[in-house]
This record gives sequence, structure tokens and C-alpha cells, in this order.
Amino acid sequence: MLLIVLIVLLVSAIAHANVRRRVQIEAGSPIPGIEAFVKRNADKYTLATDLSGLDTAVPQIKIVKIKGGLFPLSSRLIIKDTIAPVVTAEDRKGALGQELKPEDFITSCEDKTAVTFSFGKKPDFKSTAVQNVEITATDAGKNSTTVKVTLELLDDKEPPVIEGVKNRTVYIGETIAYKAGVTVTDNMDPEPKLSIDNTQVDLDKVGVYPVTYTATDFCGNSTQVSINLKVEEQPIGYKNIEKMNKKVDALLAKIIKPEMTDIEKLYAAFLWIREHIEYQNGHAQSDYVNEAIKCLDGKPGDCYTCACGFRAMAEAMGFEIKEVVGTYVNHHFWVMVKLDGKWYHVDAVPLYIRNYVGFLGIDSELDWFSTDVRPGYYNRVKEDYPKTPDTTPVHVEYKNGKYVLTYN
Ligand SMILES: [Ca+2]
Ligand SMILES: [Ca+2]
Repeated sequence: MLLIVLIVLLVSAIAHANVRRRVQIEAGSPIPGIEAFVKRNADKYTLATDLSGLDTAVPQIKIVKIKGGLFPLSSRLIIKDTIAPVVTAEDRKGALGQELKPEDFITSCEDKTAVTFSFGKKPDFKSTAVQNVEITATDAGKNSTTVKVTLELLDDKEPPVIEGVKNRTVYIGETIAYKAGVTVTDNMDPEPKLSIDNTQVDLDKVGVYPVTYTATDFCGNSTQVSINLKVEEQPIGYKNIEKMNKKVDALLAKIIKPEMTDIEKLYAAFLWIREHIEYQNGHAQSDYVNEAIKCLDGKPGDCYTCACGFRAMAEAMGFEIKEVVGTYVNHHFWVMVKLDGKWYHVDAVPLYIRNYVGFLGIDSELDWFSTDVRPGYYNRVKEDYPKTPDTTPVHVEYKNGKYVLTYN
């Protein structure tokens, strides 16, 4: 009996002696396995403590239980950070009164543990003199690195600049992204603050509401821009805009090639309408979207149908369009398109009289047509529309059943 007890004690003592009392690793190292904790015969031991979730980037001491032999065994895992951070920093300029933090000077910092930054002596943020600044980076193991930089504060009196703010229209039921397309820049502050006062806006009620954008730099200089936000009833056909856009994209993919010039692109859209739409009187004059869909589907239509189809295509290609409402009997409709900063008339409805076909037309041609060919046809309230140039870059003729475009 005594012999058995002695043997057990001896085996336990051997097992105990084989386990390392302490194991130290550098912070950020991989989690050690059982072989780190025993001197030999690692295959006869297992870790009883689960180390899988251990964050070795945190310096700490952990008791590790080990199985092997008759009695429980244990070791201590010591995670220590002994390596100081590697830091680079840059000289800074700022605005008088701008409080910079120590980390604002840091351009890179490498360390396995969490690092905090502190000033040797806090700079005077109310001085315009060039100051020497010391910044110390200290890791979780209290190792530290100090870098030297300079700080120069300038007296900023220039307010930020707000761009991209314009009057907008939304329909009831829509939401509005006030900051979309709006940029704020400042001569010194890299991140001037932008606040938007939209407290008077009611998106559920038709009306015109003021919205004020205020940009402020770190010195308190500020700029204000106010716009009008118009809330309108949803137009007829509004729900079909997506459908229209899909049809436009599909058609443009067929008839437009990226290498085309602007004139060629507009002409392709114009020609498609001329060649696919059969004239038929009678349209819904207030429903741009559904008329455009009718046109894009190649269904018969009138001048408004063709104008809407052309507008949809031209706008999708990035051209600016104005609808023109004529004063001719029953109204004639067409559009104006902006090409290289100049406005021209485009009348896509099939019309072959005397070779005048209405592509990139100018005011004098419309006047001639409305006087000599078809009295009153292009009459309109001229002051409501931009003037065209005196010459047009192209001439389109309809000869022997075909359209021919020549450049002037
Ligand atoms: Ca470190
Ligand atoms: Ca400024």
C-alpha cells in the first residue's frame, strides 16, 4: 500500500516538474499551444483552459490549467508588450483657435497593443508663432516613443464656400437628400461643418419652403445659402418614370455608340422617331412620361408624343431640354436642345414639307417656315424661350424616302 502511494506521488512529481511555471510571450504573438507549457512529452498533456478567444494584443497574466497525470497542473501565461510604438508625424498648419489633438499630427503608428498619444507640453492654440511640439505615443506596456513636430496657427477670417446648393422640386411622398450634390470647402478647415435648417419644410403639403444651409469653419467663420424647396403634387405618369427610363436605356443601347459625337447622338434619337412613329392626332398634353413611353414603344402619336420621346432620350444622354408649347391652332409642340452651350429647335414629328425637317433648327428657319410654308406653325411666345444662333451646324433633307444629313 505504501509502495503504491509512493509511486503515485513520484509520477505526480515528475508530471509537475515537466510543466513550466511561467510562459512569457510578446504582445500580439500567436496563442501558444500545449508544447509551450511543458518541457517534453507534449503529446501526453492537454490544455484544460480554453485559450482560443484570448486577445494577445492585451498585456495580461492568465492562469492556464493543464491535464496530464493524476493531479491538476497549472502554469501562468504572461503576455507582455516590450516593444515601443513605431511612429511618424508631420508638421501641421491650422487656424488660430483650432484645438488640435496629439493624434492629429500622427501620420502612422505601428504597435501590437493599444497606443495613446499625449503632448509633452500642450501647444498654445491662441498663438500665431511657430511652435515646437513633442508628441509621445505610449503603448499598453507603457513603452513610449516621442516625436518632434512644429505647429503654425494662422489667423483665418475667410468663411467656407458652399457649392451645389440650388432650388429644388420634390413631389409629395418623396424624400429629399438635402446634402446630395452639396460640397463645402474652406481655405483652412479640412472639414468645415454643414448644418441645414429645414424646419419650415412640410413634404406632405404643396408649397414653397425655405431651406438654409450654413457652413462654419473651425474659427467660427460661416456662410449661409438659402434655397426654395418646392413641394408639388405628383404629376400624371409619375409612377411610370422608372418604366420610361428602362425603355429609354434599352433603345439607346441599340442606337447609340459611345464614339458618336453629340450631334450624331441627337440625330440617332431624332431619326429613330422619324422612322418609327406614324403620325396620329390626339394626345394627353400634360402627360410627358406616358407619351414618351408611347413613343419609345413605337406606337402612333402626334407632335407631343414625338417631342416627349425625343426629350426622354436626349435627357438620358445628358442633354438639357426645354419643351416648347406653340401658339398654333391646337398647339404645336417641339423641344429645344442645348448643344455646345447653344440652343436649337428639334421637332421630331414626321414632317417632310420642302425639305425642312426640324433637326437643330434655328429661329430664322422657324420664322420662314411659319410665314412661307405653313402659316403660324411654329408661332410661340418668343420671349419665353432662348434665342438660337444665326446658323445651324447641320442640314437634314428628306430625299427619295430617306433622310440625309449634311454638315454646314
Ligand atoms: Ca508595443
Ligand atoms: Ca476659413
